[in-house]
Amino acid sequence: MHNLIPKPVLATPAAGSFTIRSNTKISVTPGTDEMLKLGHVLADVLQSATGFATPVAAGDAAPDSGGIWLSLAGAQTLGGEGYALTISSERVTLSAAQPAGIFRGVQTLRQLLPLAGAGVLAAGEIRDTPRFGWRGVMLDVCRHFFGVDDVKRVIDLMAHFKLNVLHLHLSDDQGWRIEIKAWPKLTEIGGSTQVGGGKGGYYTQVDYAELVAYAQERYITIVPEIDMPGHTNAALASYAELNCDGVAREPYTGTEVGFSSLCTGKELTYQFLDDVIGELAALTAGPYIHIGGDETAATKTADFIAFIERVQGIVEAHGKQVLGWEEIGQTKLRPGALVQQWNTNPKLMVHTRQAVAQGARVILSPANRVYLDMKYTPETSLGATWAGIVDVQDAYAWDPATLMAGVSESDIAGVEAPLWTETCKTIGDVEFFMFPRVLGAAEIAWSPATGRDWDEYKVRLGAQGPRLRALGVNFYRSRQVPWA
Ligand code: TNX
Repeated sequence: MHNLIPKPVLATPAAGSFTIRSNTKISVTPGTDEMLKLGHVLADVLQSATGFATPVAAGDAAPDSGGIWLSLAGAQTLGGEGYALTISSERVTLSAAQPAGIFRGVQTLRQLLPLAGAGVLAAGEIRDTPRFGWRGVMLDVCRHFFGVDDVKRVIDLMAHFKLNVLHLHLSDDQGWRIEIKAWPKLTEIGGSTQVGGGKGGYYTQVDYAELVAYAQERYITIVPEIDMPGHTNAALASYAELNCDGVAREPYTGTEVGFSSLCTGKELTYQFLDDVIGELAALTAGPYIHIGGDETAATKTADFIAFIERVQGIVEAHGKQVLGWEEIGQTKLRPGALVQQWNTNPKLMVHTRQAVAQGARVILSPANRVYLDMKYTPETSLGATWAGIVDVQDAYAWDPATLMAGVSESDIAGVEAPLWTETCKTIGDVEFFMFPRVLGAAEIAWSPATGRDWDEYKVRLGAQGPRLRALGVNFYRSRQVPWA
């Protein structure tokens, strides 16, 4: 129990152990399709650890002999994602108030099971609830495109560490990655390239719906981002009429930022966004649409403010809430809007404070801590350095509540680790940038602040090495970590 990541709120070992055997059964309460499905998720975990196929059935107690019970009964204080796990020599009981809590608890069981050999679970009790409701990863699929299978791989690996939001950065200067039926050239032209001039790619709406469903089965919400008014060269290359001068831009395959802008004074821009946001909202299971808003050097401030205020209304008209990079804090925010902090220059952090002063909550993505595209050391072959060098300790040894003066625990919705992909080309690169730093972000977002300590964490992280290897993850073997 002492090697779990994220660290549970309370873990109390006891004497004895429970062994998964060929006759072990799983029962679920209530016997709904969703709970039966969760029973099978656990059965798959047990099968890969032990080889035994464990049957799953509805039942209102632990099965008589050698039983595991997944239950939604009597755990009302555990919130939307919390769970309680009791392991004794006779039975294993995993209870939660909601199915998502059962799923999170199953991930704990996955880490408690030895990697190979007998399925022995040490006895004890865990009671666990997340500190923050938003525990995210962002993947930039614009600078380099990543197909459906790559994104599923990211979702699978996120689920192991109780991460629950995948933010997909779907449009930027170098690529437009989501099919919009009313504007087909966005993907025909805007989706046809990427950084360095490769062939790019895009998700059809069918592909995207498949990703949303795949994530939902793992209790992960996909948050789509259409970046605007800057970072829009791919759209401006696709449709001449979106440009103020009516001239289509050339497709862009470089890595500069801040040169493009939608034409904020043109009515067509808002018809375009109404179509795009409407189609995207229909594909989106969660409440949020991310409207970007970062690095708008090519848009006048007054135009930016009027634009963002108007676009918020479009998002609301399609039944969704707005999320944007911290720059949107300088506009009048609608109730319920979220801002995503990323700058670490104190002078630039003013927009986040402006947002908080309006009652908005914040997702923390401090670039010098959780930007997954930063180099680990100066020698790391891929990656950027503009926000600093971010080794595993830098990514872990910080706390949300003390990051920014004027932004306290209750202002914070959670933590998100963005992976920008200017230098990241393959799923192997994605894994290398994410792992192991993303485990630190997962723990910061889930586990209580008290008791979090790098020297203790690095040992638990080292113990995850064999698990990451077994999953085939291409992770960075940081010398800061005593890898097992
Ligand atoms: C800044 S952070 C950006 C991205 C780049 C990233 C590279 C933010 C909101 N915008 O456009 O990809 O730096 O690290």
